[in-house]
Amino acid sequence: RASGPVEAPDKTVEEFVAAFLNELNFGQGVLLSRSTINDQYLALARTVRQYLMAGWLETGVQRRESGRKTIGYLSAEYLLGRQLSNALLATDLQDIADEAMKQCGIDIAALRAQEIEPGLGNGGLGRLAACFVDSLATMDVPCIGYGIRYEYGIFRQTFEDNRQVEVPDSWLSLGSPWEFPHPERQVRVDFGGRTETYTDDQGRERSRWIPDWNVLGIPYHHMVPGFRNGTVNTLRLWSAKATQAFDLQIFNSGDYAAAVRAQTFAENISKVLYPEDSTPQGKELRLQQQYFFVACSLHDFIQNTLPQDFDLRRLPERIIFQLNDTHPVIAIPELMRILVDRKGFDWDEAWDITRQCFAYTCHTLLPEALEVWSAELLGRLLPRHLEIIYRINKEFLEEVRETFPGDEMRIRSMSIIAEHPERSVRMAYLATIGSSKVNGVAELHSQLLRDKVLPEFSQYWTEKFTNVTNGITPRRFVFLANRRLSDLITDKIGSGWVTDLERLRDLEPYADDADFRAEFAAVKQANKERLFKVLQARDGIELPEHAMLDVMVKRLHEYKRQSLKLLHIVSTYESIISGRMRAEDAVPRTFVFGAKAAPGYHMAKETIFLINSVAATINADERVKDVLSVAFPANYNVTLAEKLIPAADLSEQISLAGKEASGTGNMKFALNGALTIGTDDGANVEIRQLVGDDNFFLFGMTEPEVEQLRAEGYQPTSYYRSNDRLRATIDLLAGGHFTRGDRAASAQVVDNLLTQDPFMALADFQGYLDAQDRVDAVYRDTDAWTRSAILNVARSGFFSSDRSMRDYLDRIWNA
Ligand code: 26Q
Repeated sequence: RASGPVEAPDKTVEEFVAAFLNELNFGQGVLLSRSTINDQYLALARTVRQYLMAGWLETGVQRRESGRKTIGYLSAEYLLGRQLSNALLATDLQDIADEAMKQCGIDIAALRAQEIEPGLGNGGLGRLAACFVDSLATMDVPCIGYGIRYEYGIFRQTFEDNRQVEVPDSWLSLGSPWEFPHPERQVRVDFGGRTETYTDDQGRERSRWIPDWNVLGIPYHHMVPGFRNGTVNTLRLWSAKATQAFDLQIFNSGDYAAAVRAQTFAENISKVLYPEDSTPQGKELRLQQQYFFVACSLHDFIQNTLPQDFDLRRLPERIIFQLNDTHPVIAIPELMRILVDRKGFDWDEAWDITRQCFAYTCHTLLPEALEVWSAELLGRLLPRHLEIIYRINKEFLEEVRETFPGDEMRIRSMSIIAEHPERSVRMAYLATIGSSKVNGVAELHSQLLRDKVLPEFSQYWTEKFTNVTNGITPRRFVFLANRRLSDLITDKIGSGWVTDLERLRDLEPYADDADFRAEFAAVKQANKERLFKVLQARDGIELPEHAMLDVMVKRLHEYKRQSLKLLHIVSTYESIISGRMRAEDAVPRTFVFGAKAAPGYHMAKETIFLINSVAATINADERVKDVLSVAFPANYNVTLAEKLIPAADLSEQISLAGKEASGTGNMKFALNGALTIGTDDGANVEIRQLVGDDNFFLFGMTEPEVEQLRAEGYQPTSYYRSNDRLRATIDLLAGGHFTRGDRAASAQVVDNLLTQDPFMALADFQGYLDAQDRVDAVYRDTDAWTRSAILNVARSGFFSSDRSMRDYLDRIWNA
C-alpha cells in the first residue's frame, strides 16, 4: 500500500464512519464526545476528500503521460460556492454520509451549513469560470484553472438602516479543508526596476529587465471533481508571500517596523478581491494582482507541468490559455518575455507561438468597462512588458498600414496605445491582437462585439471572431440545488440528463400530462416552503405561503434596472392603496431581491436603500397584507442562489437591450422551471427562441430601437408627463411615503431617473407593466402556467456549460 496506488475507503456506511472518526481523532485531534460542529465539519470534509484522492492522483498521472493539450483557464475570479455538497454529489456519497452522520448522532445539515463558501468572485464572470471547470472535469478534458487565492473574497453584505454595509469575508478563518498548499512549488515574481539593452553572443541587440522587487507565489491546489467519472482536475490558486529578501531586511535593518511593513506590502497582493464588477479603476494593486497570478501560472505550466527540456516551438500543441476577460491579458507580453528574453527565441518566432497559445473571451458591451492601464503605471511596475507591448503595437500597425495605406484614422483607432486623456494601454486590443480567437458570450453579444466594440478588428480578421453562448452546470444548479425536481425528472426520463442536458427534451410530452403537472407544481411549492424556512432562519423574514414568487437576483447595476422592478412594485402598490384596484383582485406576489453593490458605486447603493425602504413600508401596510410582500435578504451569494432559484416562479431579466452581455442567472431560472419576463438582451434572446414566445414574457425596446431613441435625444420627463401611472408611481416614491416623509432620502434615485435615466427605464416602463399583466393572466390559469414552466425546463438543455465547453473545444481550442 505504501508505494502502490492510493485507495479510498469502501463506499459503505461502516467504512465511512471509520474514516470520519479517524479524521476527527487523528486529523482534528478531538473526541467525538467533545467535538464542535466545526470539528465535525472539517472531519467530514476531509473524509469526503479521501474518496476523491485516488482519482485526483490518477488524473495527474494520466495528464502527465498522455501529452494531451491542456486548457489553461486564466481567471482572476472563481465563484465556487460551497464544496462539501458538491463533493458528496460527485462521489455519490450523499446517502452514505447522511446515514454515517446519523449513526454518529450528528445532524449533517448543520455541518453543511457550517461551510463558508469561497466567494472568490464578484458575480457572473467568476461563477462562469466555476461552471466551466466543473464541466471540463465531467467531460474528462485536461484543464488547469489558474487564479488568485484571495484571503478575503467578495464582502459580506449587511444592512444598517436600510443601507448596505460591507463586512470583510474571512472565509479561511474556521479552517480550509478543501485546499492543499504546495510551498515547495513556489514561484518568484518580479516587479519594478528598469530595462537595459545589450548585445548577445550572436551579436543581436536585446533587452533585459532589471527588476527591483519581487514576491513569491505559493500555489494552493483545489480538487475539481468530475461528476461520478473518477476524474479530478486541479484548480491552482496563488497566494502572495514575501521573499527571503524581506525577511533578511527585517533581520538586518534597525527599522524593524519598516521591514515588517515591507512584508505586509508584498503579501497584500492576494489579500482581497476587488469588489468592482465593471468600470474598473486603474489601481496599482489590481495590476499587481493580475501580473502576479499570470506570471505564476505561465511559469508553473512551462517549468513544472511540461516535461523537462520540452521543445517550446511545440507549445501550442500542449496548451491553450483562455483569457477570462482582459484581467489576465498581461499574460501575452509575459509569454513573449519568457520566449524572447529567457529562452532566446527571435521575436517573430516567439510571436507566432504566443498568438496560438491564447484565446480571449470578452464579457461586456459597456465602453466604460473596457480595461485600460496608464502607460506610466504599467511602465513603472512592468517596464519590460510595456516595451514588449510597444513593439507588438508597432509591428501590428505596420501590418495594418500595408493593408490600408494612408488610412491613418483607421490605424489610430486600432492602436493598442491610446494617447488621450493620457497615454494608456487598451487591454482588449492587446487581447484581440495576441489571441487566435476572440469570443462573445451570447449570440447578440458576439454580434455587437463585432459591430460596435471591435469593428475594425472584426473586419480585419473575420475568422478570428466567434460566439460561444454561456452555460451553467446542471450538477450544482439542478441536481444539487433542486433534488425534488431532479427526482421527478429522473423518474420519467432516467438520469442521463445530468451529463447530457438536451435529454430534457424527453420531458416535453409530460407538459400535457395532468398528473405530471400536479407533481411538478408540488415540487415548486415544496421548494418555496424550503426557501421560506431558510429566509426565516437566516434573515428573520416571514413570507406568505401562496403567492407568486417573483425574483430578481444579480449584481446591482443601473443597466440591469433594479429601479424598473422597483417602479413596477410601487406602481402595483399605488394602484391598490389609491383604490384603483381592489387588493382581492390582485394576483398575490412576493418580490425577492438579491444584489450587492460595488462599495464605491453611489447610485447602486442609493437604489439598495430605496428597495429596502419600499420593502419595509409595503410589508407593514395592512392594506396589502398577503397580497404584496417584498423581501431583500442580505448577502446574496451562491449558497442562497441554490435555495432561491428552485423556488422561483418568475425570473426578472430586464436589462436595457444591448447592455447585458449574456446573463447566466436567466439560464438557471429557466432550468428550474421559472418563466422569464425579460428584454431582448443577452442570452434572453436564445432562451426565448428555444422555449418559444408563448412561454416567455418579452417586453421593451430592441437594441436598434434603443440606439434610435438615443440618437433622437432621449427625454425621460416626456414619459413622466404623458403616462399617468408612471407619474403616480414616481410621485409616491418622491413624496417621502417610503422614507418616513423624508423626500431627500429618495431624491437621488428619482432625480436620476427623471433627468438622466441613462438606461431608459422610463421608456420601457409601460411595456413592462403590460407584460406583468400578461404574467398575472397566465398565472391565474395554473395549468397553463405549469405547462409553460415544464416546457422551459424541457427546452433549456442547450444552456448546460457542457455544451459551452464542447463549443470551445470545437471552435476555439482545437482540442
Ligand atoms: C476589472 C478591473 C479592476 C477591477 C475589477 C474588474 C472587473 C471585475 C469583474 C470587471 C468586471 C468583472 C465582472 C464582470 C462580469 O461578471 N460580467 C458578466 O459576465 C457574465 C459571464 O459571461 C455575463 O453573463 C454577464 O452578462 C456579464 O455582465
